Amino acid sequence: MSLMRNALAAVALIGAFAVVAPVEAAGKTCKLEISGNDLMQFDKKELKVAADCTEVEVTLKHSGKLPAASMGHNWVLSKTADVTPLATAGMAAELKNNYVPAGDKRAIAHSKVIGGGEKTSVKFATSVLTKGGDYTFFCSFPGHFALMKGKFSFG
Ligand code: CU1
Repeated sequence: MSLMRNALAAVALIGAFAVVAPVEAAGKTCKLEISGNDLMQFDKKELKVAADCTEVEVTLKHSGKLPAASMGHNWVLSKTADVTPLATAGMAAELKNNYVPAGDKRAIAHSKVIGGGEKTSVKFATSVLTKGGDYTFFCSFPGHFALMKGKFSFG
């Protein structure tokens, strides 16, 4: 009987570890919100992520009325030095690819392109970022990045 009890205790112990471990590994998800409008503007010029965030979830809202084909917006994160070449390459990638070249490593994270009244979000791990690095977020819809961009800081 006591063997049985020990075995049950061991199972309970393993079960407890199984529950605890993923919680610690999940870390801290930090949520950010930004919106774009029909005047080709984001409502924020800067987004900050604290050093203890292990994951970032950015929610993008389109507060306008125009469709994605004419005034679509997305949220793309890259190193500041990569913004112009990535946005230029993005123009050729077309709407179906959210104006981001498939597999382009310069895009650290990106959302899909949305139209007026829509909402989307993108999640990524901060392990891909360097604390204090020079990052910029922007919209890669053709012609938008000149106006629709801002500073992204981590740490
Ligand atoms: Cu845009």
